Amino acid sequence: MALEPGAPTSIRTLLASMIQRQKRRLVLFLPHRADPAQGVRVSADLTPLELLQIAAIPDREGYEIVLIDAMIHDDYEKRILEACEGALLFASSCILGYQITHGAEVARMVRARFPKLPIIWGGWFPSVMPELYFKENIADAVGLGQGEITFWEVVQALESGVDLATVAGLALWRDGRLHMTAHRAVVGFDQIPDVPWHLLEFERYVERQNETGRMKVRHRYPDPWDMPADMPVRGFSYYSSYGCPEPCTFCCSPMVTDRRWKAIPGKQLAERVLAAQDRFKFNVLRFQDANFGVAEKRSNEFCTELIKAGSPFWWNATYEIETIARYKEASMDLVAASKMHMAALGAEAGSKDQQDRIKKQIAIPDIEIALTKLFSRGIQSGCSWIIGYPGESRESMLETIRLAAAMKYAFPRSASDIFPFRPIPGTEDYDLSLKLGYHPPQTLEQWGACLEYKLTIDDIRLPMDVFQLWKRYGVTSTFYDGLANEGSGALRGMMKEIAGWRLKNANYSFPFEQKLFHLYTKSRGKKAAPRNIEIDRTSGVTPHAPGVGAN
Ligand code: B12
Ligand code: SF4
Repeated sequence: MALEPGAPTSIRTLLASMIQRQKRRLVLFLPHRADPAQGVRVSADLTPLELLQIAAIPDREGYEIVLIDAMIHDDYEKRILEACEGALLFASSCILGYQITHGAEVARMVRARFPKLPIIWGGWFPSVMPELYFKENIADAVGLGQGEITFWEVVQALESGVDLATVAGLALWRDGRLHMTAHRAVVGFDQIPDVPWHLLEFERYVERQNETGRMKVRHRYPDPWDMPADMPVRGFSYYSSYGCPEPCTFCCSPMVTDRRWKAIPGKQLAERVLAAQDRFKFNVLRFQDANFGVAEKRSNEFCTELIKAGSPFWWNATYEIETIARYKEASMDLVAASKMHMAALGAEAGSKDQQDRIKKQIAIPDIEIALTKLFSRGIQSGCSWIIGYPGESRESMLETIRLAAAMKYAFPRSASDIFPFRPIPGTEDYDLSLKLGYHPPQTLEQWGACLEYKLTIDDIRLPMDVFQLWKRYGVTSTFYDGLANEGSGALRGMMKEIAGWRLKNANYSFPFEQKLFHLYTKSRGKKAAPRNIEIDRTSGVTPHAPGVGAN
C-alpha cells in the first residue's frame, strides 16, 4: 500500500504496523478422490471437511485462507498458482486411492514453481506412510493424526521462523531419514473452534450433486426412501467425532487415533447442525465420522434436539452393529423420529472365527438383530463385508458370502456389499500380509493406483470358487435390487424373484436366467447394468456400499 508523502506520521506509523500485522495467506488444497479422466468422480455431498477443520484456528486468528477443492474448482491449478504467490504455506490432504496420485501431482507442480514454499501434508494416508512424501520431495512436514492443533502450531512456527522440530505430531526429514517429533495428544472438540463455514462454497457442491452429466458417481448414498422423487438433493457433510475406540486389525484407526474417541456433545452438536441447516438449507446430512454412535446418551440428546426442532432434514451416519444391537428400543425410536434414513454398518465377517481374528468380535446373531431394529423403523441399512483377510479360511469366506446374501434377502433395498480385503498400512493385517508375502506398492503413484479397480483373480488372491461365488453374488444382488434397467417390468420382476430365491437359498449355480438376460440385452444392442459391477476398472470403485472400512 503506497502512503501519501504528506500523511501525518501517526497515520503512517499506524498503517505500517497494520501492514506488518497482516497475516499471510494459507493455501489449502483437496485433490480429486477419483480420476476424472476415467469418467469418475465421488458424490458431491463430500465437502473438504478435513481442510475446514485445520483452517478453523488460523481463520479465527485472522489468516487469509484460500481453500481449493478439485471437486468444484475446475480451474484448480490456476487458482493454486495464483494463491501460492506470497503465501506462507501450501497444505494438502489425502486418503488411500486416486487422491494420493492427484495430490502428489499437484504438489510437484507447486514445488517446481515455488521451491521455497513450505508444503505440509496431513490426513489418513500421509499419517501412515509419511516417508514417501519426503523421498519424493513433496513435503516439508507431515502432520500425523488429529490435525487442528498441529496445523496451527505449524503455521505459528513458520510465521516466526521457529524450527518445525519443536511442533509435536509431525514427521520431518532430518539427516537423510524420517524424524518424528514429540507425540501429539488427542484433544476434545472444546479446544477446536466451530467450522469456518464461510470458507465453504456450498452452492457449487449442490450444483455438482444435481448434475446429470456422464460421469460415474462413486460413494453416493441412496436417497431417503420417503424423499419425494422430484426433490433436488442438497446433501451436506458434517464431522462430529474423531477416532474410534475399537481395535479392528484391518483398519488404521487404532494406530492413527490411539483408540481415542472425542465427540461434540449431543445437544451442542444439534445446535451447531441446526444453525448450519438454517444457513445452507440442506435436506440430507451425512456424518463423516468413523464411529458416530459410540455413546447412546449423546445419540439420544442429539436426536431429541432434532425432534424438538421438527426433524427438518434426513441424516445418516456410521453406527456399529454392536451399538445398534445394544441401544435401547427407546433410543432407536429417537433415532427414527429424528429422521435418520440410513446407518452405515461394517459387518465385516460372517464367521465367529474371523470376527475374533479381526478383533471386532461382532456376535454373529447381533447382525440380524441390528438390521431388524433399523428396518422395522423404516431405516435403511448399508452393510459392508470383507472377504480374503490374511490367513482367512475358505470356509469363513463362504460363510460371509452366505450371510451377506441372507441379509440382502431379508432386508431388501439395503446394501449388503462384499469387498475383497485390501492391506492398509498402519494396520495389524497389513503387517500380517507382508509376513505372508504381500508386495506393497513402493511409490505414491503405485499407492494411488492400488484400490479395487484391479479386481482380477491374481490381484486379490481369493480361492477360485470363492471368487466366482462372490462375483455371482454381486450380479444376483443387483437383479434383486432391480438395478437392471433393461426389459419389461414383468421381465425385471421375474429376474428379481429368481434372484431372491438364489440369495435366500445361497444357490448361484447354473445362472441360466442371467445368461439369457445378457443375451437379450446384447441382442438389443445394450449393455446390461450388472456387467458394470462385474469388472469395473475405474478408480474409486465401491459399487453402492456405504461402509468404507469405517465401523
Ligand atoms: C468419509 C470417508 C470416506 C469418504 C470421503 C473421504 C475423503 N475425505 O476423501 C469416501 C466415502 C469417498 C471414502 C472412500 C474410501 N475410504 Co474412507 N473414510 C471416510 C471416513 C469415515 C471419514 C473421513 C473424514 O472425512 N473425516 C472427517 C475429517 C474432518 O477428518 P480427517 O480426515 O480425519 O482429518 C483430520 C486429520 O486426518 C487431520 N488432517 C487431515 N488432513 C490434514 C492436512 C494437514 C496439512 C494436516 C496437518 C492435518 C490433516 O486433521 C483433521 C482434523 O483433525 C474415514 C474413517 C475415519 N476414521 O475417519 C474413512 C477412511 C479415511 N477411509 C478409508 C478407506 C480405506 C477408504 C476407501 C479406500 C475404502 C474402499 N475400499 O473403497 C475408499 C477410497 C476411495 C477413493 N479414494 O476413491 C481409510 C483410509 C486409509 C488410509 N490410510 O488412507 C479410513 C481412515 C477408514 C479406515 N480407518 O480404514 N471414505
Ligand atoms: S473398522 Fe470401524 S469400528 Fe473398527 S476400528 Fe475402524 S473405525 Fe473403528
